[in-house]
Amino acid sequence: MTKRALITGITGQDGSYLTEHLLSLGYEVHGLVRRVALEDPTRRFTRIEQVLDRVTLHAASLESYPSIFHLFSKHEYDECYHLAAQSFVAESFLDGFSTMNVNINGTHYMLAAIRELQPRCRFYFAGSSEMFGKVRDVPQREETPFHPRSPYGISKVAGFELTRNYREAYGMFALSGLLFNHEGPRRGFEFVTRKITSTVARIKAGQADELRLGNLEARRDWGHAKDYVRAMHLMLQQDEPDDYVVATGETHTVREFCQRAFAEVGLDWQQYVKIDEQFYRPAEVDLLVGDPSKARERLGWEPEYSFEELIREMVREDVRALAGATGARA
Ligand code: NDP
Ligand code: GDR
Repeated sequence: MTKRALITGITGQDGSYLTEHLLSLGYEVHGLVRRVALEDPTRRFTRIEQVLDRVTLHAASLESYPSIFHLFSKHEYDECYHLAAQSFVAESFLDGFSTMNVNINGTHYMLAAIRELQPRCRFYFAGSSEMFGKVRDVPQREETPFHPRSPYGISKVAGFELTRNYREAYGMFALSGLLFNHEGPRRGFEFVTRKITSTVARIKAGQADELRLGNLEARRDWGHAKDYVRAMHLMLQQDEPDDYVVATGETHTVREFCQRAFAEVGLDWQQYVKIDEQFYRPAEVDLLVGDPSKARERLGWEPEYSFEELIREMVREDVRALAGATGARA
């Protein structure tokens, strides 16, 4: 029988890749979107325009329990992937209140509505390596204690705990993926990887002459979003609900990402990168590197992209997009 999935955050990076993955597996895919997005499809649906005729979108607000309740009273879902969030860590320092509201209450509304109306619907919560923050173990594993360093990280710890509590208190199939940074050509321009690759493309095309960044020493475990959405789906196919770290097990500095991205187009990063203190964070997460052994052993999950392949694809796609936009030959 065809399975029906609901994705919140379907217009985001992960939502778009997950939609394609579930469609390829024969799922019927529904998405929660903001009403403003439905009213402005050309700008808001760029990541899902290729699948718009194969998905069903519902306008709802993560800030309103009645609207979430209404959503779950219209259709029965086998699986729900709750990806919607204010996901930019730097923004969470500027407006911690909105971040908390959407990320914590939004998650609670989802869980409460599912419990009330569809307790058999399997629920995925988008947890984050930012929950480990000031890390207590290297590498970080499912048992590593949390020490978040931003309102965003705190909101994800709260979402994780809510999800665990609904599982333990009400027997729901509710779990969290503890996903480390994952990127790709659909990444938002404000995140450091896409900021770097898009600016590299503009510099190469003569449209920019510098790249202003903050902390180059931060280390991240960067994978490809296409690989990570496969893990989300696998988690919901297990016999028992459980939480999983999803990571590559490798860590690299922002500096190294820069160096490789510039090298892809034959440029020396040191001639273009300028340090700008406005991009430093009030509290930084210095080192993230995950141990994905549990996901590997129990889910049979393996990433297909290497760090080098990720950067190559992102730079290539940004160079190509710019060439298309300016009418130049690729
Ligand atoms: P994006 O920022 O690309 O997408 C976020 C999505 O959430 C968008 O669809 C956005 O909709 C939606 N959204 C934001 N605020 C609201 C709101 N108030 N109401 C309804 N929808 C809202 O994030 P990613 O795809 O990268 O990440 C997906 C999830 O995974 C997020 O929860 C993120 O925190 C988490 N995560 C991401 C990691 C990563 O490295 N990418 C790692 C670990 C966790 P709109 O298009 O309308 O703005
Ligand atoms: P992160 O991603 O905070 O890890 O959260 P981001 O790409 O924003 O930052 C990574 C690291 O780069 C440093 N940095 C800069 N970051 C940005 N954005 N802009 C800059 O100019 C810059 N210069 C240096 C940052 O200080 C940081 O150390 C992402 C999001 O997708 C979250 O939603 C997700 O939960 C985590 O990854 C895992």
